Amino acid sequence: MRTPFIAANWKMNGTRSEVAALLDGFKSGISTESRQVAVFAPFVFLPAVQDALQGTGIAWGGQNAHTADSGAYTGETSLAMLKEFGCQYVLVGHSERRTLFGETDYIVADKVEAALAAGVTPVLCIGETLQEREQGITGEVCRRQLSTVLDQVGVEGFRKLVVAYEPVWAIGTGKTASPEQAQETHAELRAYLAETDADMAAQLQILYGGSMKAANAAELMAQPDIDGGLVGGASLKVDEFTGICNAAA
Ligand code: G2H
Repeated sequence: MRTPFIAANWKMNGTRSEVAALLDGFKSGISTESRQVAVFAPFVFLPAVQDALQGTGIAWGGQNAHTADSGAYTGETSLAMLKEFGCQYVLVGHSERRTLFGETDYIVADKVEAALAAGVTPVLCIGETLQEREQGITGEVCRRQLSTVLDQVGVEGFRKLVVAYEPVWAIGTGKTASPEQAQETHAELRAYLAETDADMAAQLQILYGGSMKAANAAELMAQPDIDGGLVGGASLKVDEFTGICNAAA
């Protein structure tokens, strides 16, 4: 009952020509008939992404946004600007934003709220570090990251967003969580949210992120609580990303 959702997170990668080649490859190689697909591109490439993907069924979004509509925020990009370039989605709280740019759970919650208010679907990223996993506090950390947002936007807000569980130790490291490890956390988080609202939890798309590739995607997405993937490195290769998308059913 939950549609699979595969998202490319290009992070700060790509040149004009590389982006054009990726978009060409995605357009010809990905079917969106039974799945949702989105591309999270660096801001400067959003016009090119819009031109290429308009009308294809593949959506796109920004990797971050500011909460204000406009103003003296040098270097920032507003949700209104993203909307002007056709973005349906925005990534919020990716672990790189949290660890490298100081985004706290509260900043993340503000951004989710602002995105919902702007009509842009937030993809809320959560996940534990290696140290936290080794301390046995994976569930606690992820529940805290979720509950800060839930407290702010409520069940109705949660009905309109997507969650991406990305164990930080699996991001860009080549170490993928095993399907069983990922499923265990996804199921635990869904059960946690069900304590607040069972229907919201049952319909929430929870994506897995962290070194997903064509070779492991089918097995990960076959798990009952894994509804797709947020894909970094492998989304920079046409064959890899199309392989992941086409493995989602
Ligand atoms: C996690 C993921 C994409 P990668 O950051 O969000 O990246 O697939 O390279 O681990």
